[in-house]
Amino acid sequence: QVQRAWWKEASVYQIYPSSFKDSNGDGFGDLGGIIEKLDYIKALGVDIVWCCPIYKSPQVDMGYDIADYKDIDARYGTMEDVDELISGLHHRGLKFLMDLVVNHTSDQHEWFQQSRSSKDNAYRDWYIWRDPKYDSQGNRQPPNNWSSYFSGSAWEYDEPSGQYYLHLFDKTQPDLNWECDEMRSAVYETVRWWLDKGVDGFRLDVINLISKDQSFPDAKVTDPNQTYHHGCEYYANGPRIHEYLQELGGILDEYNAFSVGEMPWVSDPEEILKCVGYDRKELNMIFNFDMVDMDHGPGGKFSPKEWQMTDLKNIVSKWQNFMIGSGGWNALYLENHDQPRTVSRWASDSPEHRTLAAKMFATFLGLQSGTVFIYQGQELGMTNIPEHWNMDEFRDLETLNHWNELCEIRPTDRELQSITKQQYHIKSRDNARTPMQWSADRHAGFTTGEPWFRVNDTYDSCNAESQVGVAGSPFEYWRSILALRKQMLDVFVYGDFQMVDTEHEDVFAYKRTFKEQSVLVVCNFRQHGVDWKLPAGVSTKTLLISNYDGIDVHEGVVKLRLFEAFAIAQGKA
Ligand code: TEU
Repeated sequence: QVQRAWWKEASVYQIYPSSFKDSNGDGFGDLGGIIEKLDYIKALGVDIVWCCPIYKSPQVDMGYDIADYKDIDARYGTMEDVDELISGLHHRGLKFLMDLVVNHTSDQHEWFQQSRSSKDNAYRDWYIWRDPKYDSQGNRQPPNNWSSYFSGSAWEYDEPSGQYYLHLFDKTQPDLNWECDEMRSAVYETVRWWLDKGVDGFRLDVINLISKDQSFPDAKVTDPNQTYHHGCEYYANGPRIHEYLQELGGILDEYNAFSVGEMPWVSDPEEILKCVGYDRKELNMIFNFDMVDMDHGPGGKFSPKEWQMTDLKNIVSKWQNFMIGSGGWNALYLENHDQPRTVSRWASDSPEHRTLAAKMFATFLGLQSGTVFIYQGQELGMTNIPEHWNMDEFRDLETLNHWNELCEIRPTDRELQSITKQQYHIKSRDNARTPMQWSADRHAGFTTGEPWFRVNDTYDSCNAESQVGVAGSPFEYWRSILALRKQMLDVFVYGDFQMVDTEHEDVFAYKRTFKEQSVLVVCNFRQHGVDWKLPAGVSTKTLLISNYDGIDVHEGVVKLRLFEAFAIAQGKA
């Protein structure tokens, strides 16, 4: 029994506002810039636009540190610009998602300013305050050993009140206390306020981290060389998570709003089904991290790890099949503002391969079951920042905090430093944050001023102007993929998923089936040719899409060219 829904059939375009388009020459992208480019977004064929945070913020973490939920950061424009953006989108039949960050606020938020002002302030309980612990020598210690995701302890000592506050991210991002009823009411009131204003839904930042084990136990010590440890088992999908998500979900449901929750460190499908199950009224879908964490080594994100094709196949099968079989739903993504560029990370970004690889990944992702998310620049095959850029070009606090900590703890370990730098070039969030490449003009047409972040050297050959309307470009290929999804909704959105050739080390192939219709999708992930035996009974007559001209097939064997990808219809499709 197929449960149809508009949000299952939709595709989403994600905007990183600082790097999208500058309209006033100050070097930062802004709302005016987004408004200028609405026709570009519409042309791609998406249905929804998600914009990363534009609220008032000191921008320590690029807006994921909100100082006022009901005000717009001057960097981006005004509330009037937001109204204009929403009406421009609605006018084109597009919906608008805000990015809602309610696990934490900025330390500049009025709520936190009040909270930290004294122990008996009415807002004290809106954040998570705990007394220090003392070691055997009587030295003051944080309440537990949890690490922050942006390096160091997850607790910051506040001298005047003699207590620590919790911050899972930067010390300027104190965690809100969801146990506090007044705080939750204030969040819900904010959600309604934006929905009443006309936004169509939310991407909910680290929403699975909002409920913490109230005894705040120490995390398991996995690496004895580290002082602080990953405590996620005590707060990722914590004790009251479903109660909170149902309160939120109830409001979203009233407005028929769209919701996608970001959920790191949980990859148990049974648990996820509780968050997105059709009858649960929590969220529509979530981002899981299985695929994008595949190449994170034992020492965390910036330690190297080779991934195997079987890892990828297992992950994709797990989510495709579990979700389809159980009434849950997938958010499909390869890139976002926290992830590097796929072509550089998992294929090749050399000028002769970049386009082929970008189109191969579009085929791989875009024909699976789920709601497709495309991150700005992905539709152009944008690449990571070049190898020769030095550390002083990086801007992201996760990368910089990590680097500073490494230089402090291992000041003379040149080898580790050099391996880590290489890893930044592969996985740093900055790889996705360089300005959007609009044209081959100065600063890639992104700004008439000085860009806040250096433009990637590739802009003269990789840019929107040279791709829109140009056959064979990644942009046009993505447009075709999204159009194909719409033409064959039943198969691509609601159809079954079956992995084909589960053992193959180079080729990722799958079959989508709905009643008598089916489509075979084949992707060569390698930078070399591969002979691949077609499954018995497959016909190559009806080619739906390919990143090469035609298929080279003889006696049931396809000579796949490097990074070749195609989809062929079977049966009555
Ligand atoms: O990200 C949270 C998250 O789990 C990670 O992706 C994290 O940012 C990091 O990359 C781990 O290595 C969300 C936002 O997407 C991110 O931009 C924010 O910095 C973070 O929350 C804090 O709000």
